[in-house]
Amino acid sequence: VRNLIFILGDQLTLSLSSLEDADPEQDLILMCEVMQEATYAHHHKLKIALIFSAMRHFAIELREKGFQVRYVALDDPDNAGSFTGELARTVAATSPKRIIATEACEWRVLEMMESWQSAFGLPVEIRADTRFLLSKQAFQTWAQSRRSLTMEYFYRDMRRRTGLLMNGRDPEGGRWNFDADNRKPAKPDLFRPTHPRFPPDTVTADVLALVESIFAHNMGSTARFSFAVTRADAQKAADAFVRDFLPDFGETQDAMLKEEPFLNHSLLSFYINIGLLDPFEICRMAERAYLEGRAPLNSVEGFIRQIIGWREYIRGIYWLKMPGYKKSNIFNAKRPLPDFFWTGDTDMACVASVITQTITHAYAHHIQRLMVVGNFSMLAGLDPYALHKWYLAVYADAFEWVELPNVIGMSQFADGGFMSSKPYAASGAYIARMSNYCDSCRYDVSKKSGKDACPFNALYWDFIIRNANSLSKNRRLTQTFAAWDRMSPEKKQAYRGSASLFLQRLDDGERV
Ligand code: DLZ
Repeated sequence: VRNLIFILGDQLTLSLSSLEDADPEQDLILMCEVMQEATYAHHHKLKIALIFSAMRHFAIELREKGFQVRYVALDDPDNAGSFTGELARTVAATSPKRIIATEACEWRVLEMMESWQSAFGLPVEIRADTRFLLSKQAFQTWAQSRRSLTMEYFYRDMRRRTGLLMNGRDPEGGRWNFDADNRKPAKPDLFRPTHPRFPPDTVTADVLALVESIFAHNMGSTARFSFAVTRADAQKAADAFVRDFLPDFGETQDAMLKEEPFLNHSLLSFYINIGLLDPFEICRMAERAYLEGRAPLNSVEGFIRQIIGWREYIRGIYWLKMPGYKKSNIFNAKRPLPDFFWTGDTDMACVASVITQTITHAYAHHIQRLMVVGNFSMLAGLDPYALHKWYLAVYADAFEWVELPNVIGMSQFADGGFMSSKPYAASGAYIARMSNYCDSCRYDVSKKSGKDACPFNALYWDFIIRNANSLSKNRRLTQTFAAWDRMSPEKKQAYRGSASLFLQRLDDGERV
């Protein structure tokens, strides 16, 4: 063997940099399902199943192209259990002259890769991951040139750099950002198209049986598995999104409905993050829909911003701030996650609905993750690191590079505002406005304090005041602190008393 090319479970594309000059005659590709990866987080069953099945299908595709692939299944009796162990076995069996890999997206795995050269006494070439539009170095250069790393300015640079939705030097439609049009609530709609489902083939069926037997105690069930697991099917999902959902995506992208977990969301992050879809191609498809009059600008701009803006920005922040970033905890929050994070068993209808949906689908959309689960966690003072482990485990599209900055930085403000200018904290009024959860809740969102009041209301003020040391100098919270100062002592006491009672019940394991 000339080159041993090592491909990870989130690198499933023929255009991968490690495959650029691959020669089917002389090179060997290694892919492995290993326990170390399947257990470093307590992954949802659907997440493991998606990755393993997509890996197996990609191995088939590579073989069809004539490549030699060594594929090690999880239940192979000789499986060494880790990337390094499997590599050692392959090196011993095939004596390659060189190892080639595309850099891992995750700090922990890249560190492993960097240890291989000395471990195996072989040249190891680690190539840049060209699936991102911006290299890590380019992001660092951008970050060094700025006083504050506001996503919006980064995003504008990315628009200029890619030419997406640009009119010469100006943004299409005269504005960079159409979010102001994108905050409408939604109504249940029986005529809303349904997202495509991809029933398991025999390869997937084998994986589902394996997952149900080895990971019987992990979250969820594989019974309703319907992810695309090949590039061709993922492309069908992308086509369906652009045709059926993109036109209305914008207006309701922040809305939440108990009956409709998916609304007009794309459900493409699963596929983009493991390599089945190319992020830039998807943006081009969306742009084409706008240019041909098939989708309005507010929808297309909002969608494109998620990908060339947020996605690239978050990845940049991850590599800028890791490894220390994962332990950020500005509020010194220590509360363990309540049991209902694994059962959905709580009287708060919004939290119950989002967690139940998460258990069923290994999916929730961004506002559900940010403003329901994330918001609750920050207000209640849950340990951000424990929360990060939870998000990493339960969402099928969650890989550390994207999940960690979103949770630690954006959602929990645990980094003290490195990423966001103010915490995404909100009382029940926000959830009532953006969803229909409150209609069926045993708590009353219009009540501010007391046993029947929506817990978010008192927790909101308790969070702000509890953390006044870290927050009172924040200029975007001036109004908030002024409002608190204007409140009567009785009202302040009612809020803080209700919050402390609620948190006590949470700590005592009582149903809340
Ligand atoms: C998440 C995951 C899981 C569950 N299993 C595997 C595996 O068995 N083999 C593999 O190559 N990758 C797996 N992954 C993805 C990795 O843990 C890791 O998150 C990414 O490769 C980091 O970029």
